[in-house]
Amino acid sequence: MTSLKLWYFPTKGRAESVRLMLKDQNREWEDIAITGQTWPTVKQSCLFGQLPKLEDGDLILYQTNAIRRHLARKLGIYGQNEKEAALIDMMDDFLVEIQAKYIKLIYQEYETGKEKYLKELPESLGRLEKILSSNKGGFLVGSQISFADYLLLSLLLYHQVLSPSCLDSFPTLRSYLDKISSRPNLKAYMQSDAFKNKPINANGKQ
Ligand code: GTS
Repeated sequence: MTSLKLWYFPTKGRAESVRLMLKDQNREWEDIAITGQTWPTVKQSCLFGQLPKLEDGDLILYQTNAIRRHLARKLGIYGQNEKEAALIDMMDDFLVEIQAKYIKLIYQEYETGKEKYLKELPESLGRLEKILSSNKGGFLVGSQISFADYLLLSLLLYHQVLSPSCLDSFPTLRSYLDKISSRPNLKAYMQSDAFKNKPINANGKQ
């Protein structure tokens, strides 16, 4: 088994869905936290000038979603067949759109756009509620967890901090969150200081 190194900033951010996946799947990795002082030098070595970066033995990967899909293939959490894999990709793309809106809010328009964002949020949450209600397997797709579920988990956790009541009208999402969060490895991780003390975003907004 190769060693995994995940390079990112000392925040949850885009990297947390990767960490949640690795924890839940019992796969060891090393977090390399890049601070403000070292970032200008490290940035020069990064293919696109950004993090996260994954080192998997001699494979160096950038782009969070490429990293997530690579690990999902390795860990066997990319669906049970081609059809499920395609549906997982579709669900994941939707989640990535939600994530992009969230990141834009946090870094570009927190003060001016939060009210509008929270007004529009139930539309996306409603769609997810419907998707989860219609899949009796208990996950986004099929009857086994996939890499997309960890992104959804991270987004639900972030949005609960942004707006603690955001799931009040979505009982299926609420019980999905409770169910995934109570998986033993995830529960232990989420109770750890490493998780609790790590800020969600680099600018302190959440
Ligand atoms: N599409 C890339 C991915 O998904 O990996 C975007 C990566 C990205 O924007 N990284 C930011 C970065 O490296 C950090 S964050 O958006 O994940 O918080 N910023 C530092 C810089 O100098 O650009």
